[in-house]
Amino acid sequence: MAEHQVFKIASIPADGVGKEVVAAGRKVLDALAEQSNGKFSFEWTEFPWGSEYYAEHGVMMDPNGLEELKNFDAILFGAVGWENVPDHVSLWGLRLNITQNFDQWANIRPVRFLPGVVSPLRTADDTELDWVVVRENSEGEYAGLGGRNLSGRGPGNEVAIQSSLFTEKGCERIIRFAFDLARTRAVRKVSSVTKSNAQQYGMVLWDEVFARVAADYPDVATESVLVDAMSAKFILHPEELSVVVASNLNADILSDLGSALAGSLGLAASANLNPERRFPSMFEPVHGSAPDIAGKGISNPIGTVASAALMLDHFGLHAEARRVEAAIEATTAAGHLTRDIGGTADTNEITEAIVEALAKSLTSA
Ligand code: GGG
Repeated sequence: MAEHQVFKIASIPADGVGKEVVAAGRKVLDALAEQSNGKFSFEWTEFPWGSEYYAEHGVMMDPNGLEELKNFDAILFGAVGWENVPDHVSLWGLRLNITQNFDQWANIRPVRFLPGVVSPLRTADDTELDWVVVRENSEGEYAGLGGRNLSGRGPGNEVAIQSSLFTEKGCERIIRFAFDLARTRAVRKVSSVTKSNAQQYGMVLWDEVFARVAADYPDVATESVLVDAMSAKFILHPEELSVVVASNLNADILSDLGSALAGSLGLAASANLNPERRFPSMFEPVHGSAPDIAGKGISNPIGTVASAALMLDHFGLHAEARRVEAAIEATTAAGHLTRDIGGTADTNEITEAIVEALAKSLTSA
């Protein structure tokens, strides 16, 4: 019999709906492990970090937290952001603290259209749509370079500088990642997105690296599109998209647009990868803490469950990842929908429906 694998997972639900959706993701992964016939299981350690932790300790996570996290195979993250902490403090103190220090430089954000979920795009009704946004996750507009000064000159005189950082190495590794990903997909195409007509240094460097790397992948179609034009393309010609690679900020914005077009931000999954595996990778829904619905038990767990499927892929459990995705599809196709996608079901009902669909897929296999 094959050896039993134990995956050590750090769970960080953090703020707002993060708590509910991470609990849902854990439930689905544990159900899958139970059905694995002893092939694998998950060992969970939950960390209390986030804005409540900040209220008590003055920091978003334990100062030794990164050292602790290094001992895990992966991290399942919820969401960050609450009213008691300025957004830039909570984001840099937790999510970006982990992604940047663990060099999770590739953030993949699939845009998937699910059966039974109505898209605001008319073309989604009769066209197969499915693309992936690849977000450069370590530099660009999120390099954290800059500062504020001169407030001593009196009201109205303060200055702030926020610089973007584009390194040739950083551009090349994310662009190669996008091309390698394109080679695994039915449509082999990479769309590179910048605003290099206006951002004439860093983004021109990006464009040049893109052209150079593209020459190594003659079997992959390419295009370079400005971010404003790409926003329009997401809506007008989404059928032309397969892999979309962009800088940190542009990809963050585009992936929100993509998931809204697929029906809801609540559906969108993401993986923050350290492809070299020097550090654990982190899996999280794209959505934030959603204070308006937090604690009501009505948040959509699909973004987190789909992120858990990306985690399974990361562990090499590809068949299991496909089973989770199929269970999500079976759930929405059967009309089990949360409020954000036009239904009335709550978080627990959707989670149970996914677990049930998983069990059914086992008996029908
Ligand atoms: N689960 C994603 C999350 O918590 N996002 C919070 C947020 O504001 N993120 C902005 C960013 O990472 O760019």
